[in-house]
Amino acid sequence: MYFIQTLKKIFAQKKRVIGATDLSRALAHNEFSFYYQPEWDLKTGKIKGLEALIRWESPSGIVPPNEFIPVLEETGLINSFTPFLFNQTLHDLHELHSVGFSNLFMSVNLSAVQLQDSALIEVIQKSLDQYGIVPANLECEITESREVKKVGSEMDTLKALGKMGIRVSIDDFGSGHASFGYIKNLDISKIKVDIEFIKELFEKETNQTIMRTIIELGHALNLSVLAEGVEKPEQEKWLKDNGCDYAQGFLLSRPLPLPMLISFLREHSDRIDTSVNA
Ligand code: G
Ligand code: MN
Repeated sequence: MYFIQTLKKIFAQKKRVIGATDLSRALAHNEFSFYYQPEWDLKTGKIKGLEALIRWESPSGIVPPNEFIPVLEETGLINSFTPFLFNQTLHDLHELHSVGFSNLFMSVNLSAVQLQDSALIEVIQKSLDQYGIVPANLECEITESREVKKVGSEMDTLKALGKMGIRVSIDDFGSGHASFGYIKNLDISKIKVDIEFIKELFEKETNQTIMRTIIELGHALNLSVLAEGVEKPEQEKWLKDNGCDYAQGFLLSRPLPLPMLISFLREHSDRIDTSVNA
């Protein structure tokens, strides 16, 4: 009995080993797909855009991005993944625009490693042109999982994105490396505050103090502030009352595959700006 329990424990703890072969196959066989989660304006309640979240349905089950993105990076396969990422998400944005949701923007997640790719700007431009998307409808979220190097190609790429008119935001703000360096030197437009502060907003008063301070900091620097992981109406109300600009989370919607997202948006058409350039 004890033996079986030990075995079960070992299997539960066994870390999946993902190799280059699995990931090449995944890319070739379309095992990656995107789910889209709406971001809304807290003042008006209107949906402004979508964050693209990658999902890998491997033959042995769903693998979370924090397990396979580092492997894509280590194996260099990330340089094939990035064109796929922009091609698919901007294709889907074009689809959304063409079914009538013409003011929505798309936000994609990029790591510091992806910023090192000298072909990145060209890759993005190609997909923008292919699907007729204006740069203002694209946002790139830079994750804080490791610090963006203050000099060199990563910083240059971020500057080039800004010059093209693509918005850059900082993802999971407050959870990782301090990003004041690039907030100061770059044209960042939005801070996406890490889910941890919102999750226990009312349980820990320090989270409210931190949240208020981030909102103030963001506004003082001319940045907008988005709260991630909003699940409850009380959280939404607090954030709105305290001047937070945008929200994202299960309260409005979970990340959805494109066809479900389109149905969702149709059902919530009163929450979408249909005026030109809204
Ligand atoms: O790191 P990043 O913020 O890009 O990742 C977003 C992740 O947070 C996704 O995996 C998404 O499914 C998850 N998420 C989005 N909204 C919520 C929420 O309201 N609650 C929780 N617990 N997770 C969320
Ligand atoms: Mn993100």
